[in-house]
Amino acid sequence: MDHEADAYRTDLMTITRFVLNEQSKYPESRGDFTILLSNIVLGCKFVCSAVNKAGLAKLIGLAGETNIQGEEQKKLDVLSNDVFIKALVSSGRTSVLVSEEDEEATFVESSKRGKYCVVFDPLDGSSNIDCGVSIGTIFGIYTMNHSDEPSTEDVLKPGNEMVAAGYCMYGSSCMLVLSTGTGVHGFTLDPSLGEFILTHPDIKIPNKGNIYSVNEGNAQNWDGPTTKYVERCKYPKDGSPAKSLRYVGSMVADVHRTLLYGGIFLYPADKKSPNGKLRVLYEVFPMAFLMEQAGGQAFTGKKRALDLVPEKIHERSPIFLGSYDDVEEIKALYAAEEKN
Ligand code: FDP
Repeated sequence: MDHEADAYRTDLMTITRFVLNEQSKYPESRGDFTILLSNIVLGCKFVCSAVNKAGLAKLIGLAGETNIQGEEQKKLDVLSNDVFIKALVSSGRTSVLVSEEDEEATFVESSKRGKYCVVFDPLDGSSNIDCGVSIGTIFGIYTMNHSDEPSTEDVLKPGNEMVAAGYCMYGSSCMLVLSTGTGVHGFTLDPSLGEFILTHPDIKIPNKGNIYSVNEGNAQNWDGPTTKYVERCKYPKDGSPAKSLRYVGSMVADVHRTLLYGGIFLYPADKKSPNGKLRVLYEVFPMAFLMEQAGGQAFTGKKRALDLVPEKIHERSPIFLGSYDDVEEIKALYAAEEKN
């Protein structure tokens, strides 16, 4: 990219313009998706600003704590959830919302309903909030294919039925990465304009990478294929160099790096958590959708991640995602184990 020329670019592809362009390819489209997305974008901008001000505004703290004015302080994840729920409901384009923060799904009142269902984690990587490390919002979008009363069945569908997915990373810059099923595109927030500008068009993950990303502290509880795979990353037998280990502990940051640099991100099952840790609807599916759209793969240890059919809204699944060839390797190890 020519950074000098970039600094003087006047024809800016904002995320709204990008989605409107995409939408114009479908004459039957009525702009509902663009409206929904601009409300998601609004939520991301709000959370980005809150994350940046967190220290200053004393937003960090226990939910329910009161500040010196006697006002109740909200923890960032609680605040982010409120913001997204309100933005999504007020879009008038949603019927069912599932948030990591809420035990039950939210059903939008009939006068404000629309054809989309959104599953999201408003602030993922919460253990990193208080130390200023990158965190993010993850979302996936389904369409309702009926006009009856909405129910959780409208979101308990395989990930391959999602119509769009994305994440926003609140890091050294604020980046929104989106796929509507036609590739993966990255937009960076220009704080002076308050707009997300297309900076990473058509992201493709390298076929193979030299980074693996996993919480190795859980190694004593891993199953055979995961143990073997990580051993191979460190002591390759084919003469290739050992992979580097990078683990932020924020899924958005770890997946974002994997998408751009290649390699593999693993959150496997272990003896203590036989279903892994990450949530199917708003962590595994959106990231698997993006990986596949970028040319990579996402695997659960048993099958293609997007083919899972969740039975509960907060269900968990093991996940291995990243570069095509790297995921192929772990798939082979699981296949070999199954044969034995
Ligand atoms: P966190 O617990 O900090 O909210 O599912 C949430 C998540 O973070 C992911 O963002 C992250 O990839 C993972 O959990 C980290 O889990 P470990 O601390 O067990 O490694």
